[in-house]
Amino acid sequence: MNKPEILQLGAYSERDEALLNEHFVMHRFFEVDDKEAFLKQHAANIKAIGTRGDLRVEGELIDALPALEMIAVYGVGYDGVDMDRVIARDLRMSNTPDVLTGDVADYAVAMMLAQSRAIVGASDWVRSGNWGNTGGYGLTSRVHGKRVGVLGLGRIGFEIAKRLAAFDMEINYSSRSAKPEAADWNFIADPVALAEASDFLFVALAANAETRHIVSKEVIEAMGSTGMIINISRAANIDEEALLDALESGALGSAALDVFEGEPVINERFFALDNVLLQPHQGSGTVETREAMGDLVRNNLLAHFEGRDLLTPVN
Ligand code: 8YV
Repeated sequence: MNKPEILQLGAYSERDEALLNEHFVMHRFFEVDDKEAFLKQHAANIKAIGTRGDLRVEGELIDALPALEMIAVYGVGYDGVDMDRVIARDLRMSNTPDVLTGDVADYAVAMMLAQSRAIVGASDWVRSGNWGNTGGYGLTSRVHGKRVGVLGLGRIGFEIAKRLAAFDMEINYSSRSAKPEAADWNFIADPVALAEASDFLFVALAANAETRHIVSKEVIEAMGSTGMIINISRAANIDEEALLDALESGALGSAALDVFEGEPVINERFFALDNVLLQPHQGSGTVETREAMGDLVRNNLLAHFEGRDLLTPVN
């Protein structure tokens, strides 16, 4: 039987691509120069799209694939997919929840610690010989015992809060409603009030029309000149221009960011700032997690084409 033909929108690991190629014809669309000519030749045979959480799947592309049955997302966030078209075409869709939760939560806490204690700058200080030539690096800022706000207490937000409780921090959170499993923590519905009650604000929300720029100029300024914003969700959850303005003026003390508007090409204003930790969307980027994500993409596609229930369906 012919292998199902899949439109691959971004690179996966060598391991995952080798395993996918055993079962499917993987068309590496992101490497195609003349996409219109490619679609004219192959669109009629494309049964599924393989994408990533950080990529967009526009309605126009979905409409250009008359035989499309399914979209498999390598990632938990599927905000880049035109869900109106998915629903209109009655497409099946899968993502990769749970397997990445712990690593993303670890990374969020690591980013807070790295920025607060200047881990990167201090390492560069030693590596450059300055420690021997000039002396100590200088004092940084304490983390344990301070106040934290978690904006979005979903799977990742909850794991972040659990980790921070071990740092004897006061845990505040905002979510659609108070969560019984978070009874020991303080529910503060309003994002501005949450920021006013926090020294560190973790943005852990799914990105959608409701959460776009929820971290507004007002929220950013409520963090103040000693506050830190950590974002491991999506750039769209923060008003990035207001964030840059506040970081440049000192209205916000610092930030630790794993996601950016336009990534991987980001606003060059960030490069001039010494009060922001810049990371390349690496939250889920461990060998173990990425293999588990790749297995879910492959096994969801196999389930679909073998007529079985999807392992991790979105719809
Ligand atoms: C990316 C993510 O998908 O899980 C998500 O939604 O944003 C990330 O895990 C991953 O970095 C692959 O690009």
